[in-house]
Amino acid sequence: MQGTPKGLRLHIGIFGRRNVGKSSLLNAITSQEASIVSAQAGTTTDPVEKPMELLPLGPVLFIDTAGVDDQGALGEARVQRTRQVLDRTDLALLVAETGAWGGFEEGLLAEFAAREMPVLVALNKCDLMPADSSLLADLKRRSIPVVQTAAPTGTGLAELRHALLDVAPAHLFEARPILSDLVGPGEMAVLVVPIDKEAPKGRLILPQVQVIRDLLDHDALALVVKERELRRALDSLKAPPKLVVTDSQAFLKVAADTPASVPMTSFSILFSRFQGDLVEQVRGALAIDTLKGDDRVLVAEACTHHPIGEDIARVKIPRWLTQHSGSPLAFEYVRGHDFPQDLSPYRLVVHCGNCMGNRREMLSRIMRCREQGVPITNFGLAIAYVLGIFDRALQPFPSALEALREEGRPRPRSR
Ligand SMILES: Nc1nc2c(ncn2[C@@H]2O[C@H](COP(=O)(O)OP(=O)(O)O)[C@@H](O)[C@H]2O)c(=O)[nH]1
Ligand code: SF4
Ligand SMILES: [Mg+2]
Repeated sequence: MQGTPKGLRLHIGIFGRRNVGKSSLLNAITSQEASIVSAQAGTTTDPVEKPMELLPLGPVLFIDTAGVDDQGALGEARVQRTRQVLDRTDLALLVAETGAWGGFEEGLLAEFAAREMPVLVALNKCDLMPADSSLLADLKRRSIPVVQTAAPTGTGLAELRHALLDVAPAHLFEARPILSDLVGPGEMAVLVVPIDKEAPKGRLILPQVQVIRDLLDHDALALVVKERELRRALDSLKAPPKLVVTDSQAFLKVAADTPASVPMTSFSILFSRFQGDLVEQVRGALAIDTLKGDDRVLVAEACTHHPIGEDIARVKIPRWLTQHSGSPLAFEYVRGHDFPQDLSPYRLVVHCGNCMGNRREMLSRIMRCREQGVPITNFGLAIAYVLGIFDRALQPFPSALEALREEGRPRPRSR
């Protein structure tokens, strides 16, 4: 996390009058996070910057504009400072006190609008005074998202995170590499695609196509084989490939046929990283060991037309998990945009790779699970886990291995 270059972090500027609770809100958010990089001390004119990993958005940089409206500051200097922060802000968090909204806030909103900058309003100190309903109605009419918060008690922080996800610019969720950061130009990935009775006639499925396209877009080489031809394909290469990617259902054979020195993973695990949150879903897989008889497991598919969904979601994953836990588990299924608000009945959520879905929605599901303390993993991760090749399948992803090490192996659950 600390390695993420500053330029790649979503810059969230925090604006508002003095004493409305900007710094308190920022502290409340950061204190909920495990990995905080200490704040760089700012001078009175330099805003304080806090880089952090903010679930579900990923690496962000908060810029706390302390002193933006210092009464002592000269008007021009003040405007200058605000402008400098605005120039590097991707998303503006405007903090105001519930009872005090006026020209200063409207001026900032106008500035954000002129820059087409996404904005979220936090009406803070709602513990002291409820927000004015006409202000709320007015902001709603203007489609300006607003949350009510109380920094000292943490009230509204979950809503604030959800709202940040909703307003974050779309580019944050697009143009991410599927595997082109792992397989560079001129390097080769071997893709293992079983052609069995469940494979759709005459074509490949979307995750496979997307992986091939990502490689081609980045001048990498793709060699596509069925699992039976993998060994011959590897033997025929002059140099080992950079990565082997398999359909999770062929994991065991592919793990056996791929030399230990060649990194190997699955399409579904690549999609956990691309469309979800790999580290969080890796942590979620560890809960598999804690499943006991009659525990409820939710299997979620993001669309209704997984070509092989019936089989993998409804037959194979339940069978593997049941065998692994050694006791009967109760499986429930959801598809498409159906995803329960209340996840408390479940001990685990196993989600598909979300190849058709939207990453924002996936991240919001992951966040809901986290808020409710319900682990969430993904099809490929769950399969790798029960087959005993979890570490091997995560080898290409140092941050996931790091999370595994930090987490250690799960302890049996006490009830
Ligand atoms: N009651 C209440 N006090 C708050 C809240 N947020 C901040 N404060 C207090 O308001 C004062 C100013 O907060 P601070 O975070 O320094 O404001 P900033 O100048 O906008 O960064 C401090 O005394 C905080 O403890 C809140 O939600 N409720
Ligand atoms: S969105 Fe999910 S269920 Fe639909 S095809 Fe992709 S992986 Fe399968
Ligand atoms: Mg402050």
